[in-house]
Amino acid sequence: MIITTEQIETFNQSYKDEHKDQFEFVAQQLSNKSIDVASIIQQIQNFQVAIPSWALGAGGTRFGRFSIGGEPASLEEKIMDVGIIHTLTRSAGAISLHIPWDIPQNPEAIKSLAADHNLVFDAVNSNTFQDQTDQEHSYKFGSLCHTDAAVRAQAIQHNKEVIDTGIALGSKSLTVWLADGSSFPGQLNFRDALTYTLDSLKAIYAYMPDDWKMYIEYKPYEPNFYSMVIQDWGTSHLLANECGKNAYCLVDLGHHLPNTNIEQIVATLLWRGKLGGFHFNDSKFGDDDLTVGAIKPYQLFLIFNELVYGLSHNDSINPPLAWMIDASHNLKDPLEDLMQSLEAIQLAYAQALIVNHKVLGAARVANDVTQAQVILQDAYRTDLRPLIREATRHSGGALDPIAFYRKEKIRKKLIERRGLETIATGL
Ligand code: PSV
Ligand code: MN
Repeated sequence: MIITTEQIETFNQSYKDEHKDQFEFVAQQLSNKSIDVASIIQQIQNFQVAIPSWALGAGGTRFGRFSIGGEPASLEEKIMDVGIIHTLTRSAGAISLHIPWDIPQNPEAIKSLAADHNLVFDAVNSNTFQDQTDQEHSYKFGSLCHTDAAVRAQAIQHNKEVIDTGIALGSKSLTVWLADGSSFPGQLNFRDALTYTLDSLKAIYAYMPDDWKMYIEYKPYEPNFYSMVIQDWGTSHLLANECGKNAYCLVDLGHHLPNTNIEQIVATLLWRGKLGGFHFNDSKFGDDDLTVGAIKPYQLFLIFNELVYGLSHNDSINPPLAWMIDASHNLKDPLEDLMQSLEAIQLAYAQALIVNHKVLGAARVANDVTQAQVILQDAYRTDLRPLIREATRHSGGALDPIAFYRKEKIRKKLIERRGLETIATGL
């Protein structure tokens, strides 16, 4: 599906005057505070978030799945869908593949298709949490942590093949998420499980090219309910440290127990130079995978506040991060949902960029707690949506991507092309 520059320009015309008024108002507010508006717009334009191939169809829950129609049935169609999002928002210039769901038959052709949509390949993801029909050993009782060396060897080999696929596509990183753990006390020897996991990760790490990074996710529970081998950031950090300098922790926002102070984890990992990347989503209770910013937008802002501070700190040793949305959809059109998520991420980032860290630092030194809160909340409560729109417009995107998507009836067109029954592979 081709969306032309002219179509976007025509669409933007109808919003032009309203946008101009709103943008000038906020630009003036920021200028009055000596904030460099142009620089913030540029930073927003540069900020690109990867879309995972598994977020483009209806996700469902374990109780049911409600098809949305027109779901991408092949890797080519998934790339096309991310292309639509990127064309409209100009902020999703990468796709993250999951193997074996997305094995490309012809990597060169897939690479050039992605390039046609101005997309690059972000981290490749391995999958040892499900059994595939052709595999010899089952992961029912774990993969990299398994008591049987043959199962561990199979899981290690799978990760190596994922790296090979990534190399063929120009990807530079591997994300490992393990469902490994136990659901009953006594089931697992914690110490052995961690030892096996570390040894397996080291074998995978050793296979990676020198310019690759390994991202290690953690999760406190689900699908195992008594213990997860990599349950928290501390365990992930320990494993990453043991593996080597190119191994990092990956923070998935949904992988924390309720009320965990995620921004503090971010600050700590940045301080040690071990924060590799993010999986954005939102949640009320568990790994709900809801739209970013739908439930706790203030927390998202506080996380970005630490990111901006930590990454720009003059002692920062942390490399640039990998940003990805890891959400799942059972109710909304996934493309609309992803565009909402992108806007929430851009907004939290922009809000964090306008925090004056000099003034905040002075308030902290003076132990002026009230003032510290005022500074943060003042940034959070400034409506920067017109700034995001201006950044999107500058990059050639639509002033209101979802309104464009609806006006052009893109889901209807996708259904006409692909039918109502297609099912996207993924979670
Ligand atoms: C599972 O919770 C998960 O969110 C992991 O974090 C992976 O990134 C993703 O699903 C797909 O494997
Ligand atoms: Mn994740």
